[in-house]
Amino acid sequence: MSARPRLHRFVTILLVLAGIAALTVSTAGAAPAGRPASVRAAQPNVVVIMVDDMNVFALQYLNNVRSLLAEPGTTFDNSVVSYSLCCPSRATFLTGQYAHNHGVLDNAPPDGGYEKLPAAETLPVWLSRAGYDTGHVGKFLNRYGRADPTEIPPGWAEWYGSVDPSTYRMWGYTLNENGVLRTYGTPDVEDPALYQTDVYARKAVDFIQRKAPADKPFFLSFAPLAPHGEGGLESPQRNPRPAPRHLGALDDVTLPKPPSFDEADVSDKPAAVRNRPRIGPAAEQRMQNVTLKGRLESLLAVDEAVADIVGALRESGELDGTLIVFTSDNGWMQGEHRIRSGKVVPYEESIRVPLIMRGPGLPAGRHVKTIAANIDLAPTILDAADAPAGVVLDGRSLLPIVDDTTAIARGIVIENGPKTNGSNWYVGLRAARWKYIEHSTGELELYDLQRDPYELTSVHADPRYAGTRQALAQRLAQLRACAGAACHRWTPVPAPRP
Ligand SMILES: [Ca+2]
Ligand SMILES: [Ca+2]
Repeated sequence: MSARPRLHRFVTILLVLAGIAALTVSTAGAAPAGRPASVRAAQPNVVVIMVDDMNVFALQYLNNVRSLLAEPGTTFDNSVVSYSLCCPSRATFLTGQYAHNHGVLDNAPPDGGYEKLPAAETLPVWLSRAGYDTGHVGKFLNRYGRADPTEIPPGWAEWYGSVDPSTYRMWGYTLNENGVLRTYGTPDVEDPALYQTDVYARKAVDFIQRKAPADKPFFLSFAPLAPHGEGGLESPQRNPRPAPRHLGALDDVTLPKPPSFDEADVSDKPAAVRNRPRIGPAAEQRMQNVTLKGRLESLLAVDEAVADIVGALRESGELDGTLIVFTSDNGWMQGEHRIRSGKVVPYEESIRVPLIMRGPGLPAGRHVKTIAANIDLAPTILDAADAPAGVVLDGRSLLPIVDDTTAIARGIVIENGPKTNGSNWYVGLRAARWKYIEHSTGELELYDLQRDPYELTSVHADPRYAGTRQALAQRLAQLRACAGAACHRWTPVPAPRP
């Protein structure tokens, strides 16, 4: 336990005592019901904005996220997700656990999907117990609503969950609105008034405006589909489709080409990469004009939603007392190592996500170098809310590390299995300098990210790195099934021989 929460609790106790004293001396009926405003400020509201499939590259196009969240808040420059796929990552957000502990190991059965989430003990339940009002708008775990579209998962006092598979449409999506199904438009009519992100933003603003006057703090989960691709579109100009007002707004954007783009020599990589064809001009044009521009232009509505949410908090007097978290459930590949799209690979563009927090205890303009991971989201929020978890958490609160200017050594488990359907999977580690991956095929990858940040040359077979590789294999053996505090163990790994 760090000094921060203890001090926080001590101050809270003092404020509670002061509040009791004030209530005792006041005349009957003069004091409002519930906690005094001074006490309430100690337990912040929490707003989590989780976009879908946004990589770090896209952050530069979101001006409001940068000016309203990053500049007045803290950016975690080395933020990763342990399992870079929607459903396992969102289950990790809700539990503070690695996928190997919460058990949601895929988007669909038999290894994953909404049905696999142990929903009775999750973040909204814990925050409700701690006195929070809760609400969710948008995408939840994959397959939500397929079995019972009117089901409301535990812990959510207000629920606007998108019902699968309509979740993956910018128009024609169905929300379960507190038990009542409502469909917004039809998939092929691009009604500007019913664009998914905008409708979700209006619901978020309405939630904030209604909850702000109450004495309870609130927890709002805001989860738009953007910039995830839409399903069922026939030769679209953009996929996903942006809001009509943003179509063409980023028409000048060109596909970024880091040194790893369309990697020429893949002899160091596993067969799954070696067998990929080079990216030709036709594929490159499609990647740029349909996917990249669709993704970035769709994010402009998210950026406006962020301004709306921050504006609603400011106007209701809640902004300084609110922890705002902006992140993505996983990253996105756009041609690196010949991978034209997607995620669920161990490379940086897939596992790294934006992570920005603004609110009490988060310094303005700060950049944190220590690795942060999605297992840390729930522990951080619970720390800020001074609320206990109902399960053993694998992550740790990020609040105590925001003051550190140098990185703290730790290793995050990177996993995507095991799979019962026979498909390949991997488990590995991401540490500050190293990435070490063991594939189910027996293939290995080891990157020295200090010398090779674009992961161009796996050094798993380089004799100079034999000691490094051996140490990482040993750490992985210790951590691959870890739970709780055992996941925090880390000792430095020897550098390569010169
Ligand atoms: Ca995703
Ligand atoms: Ca290479």
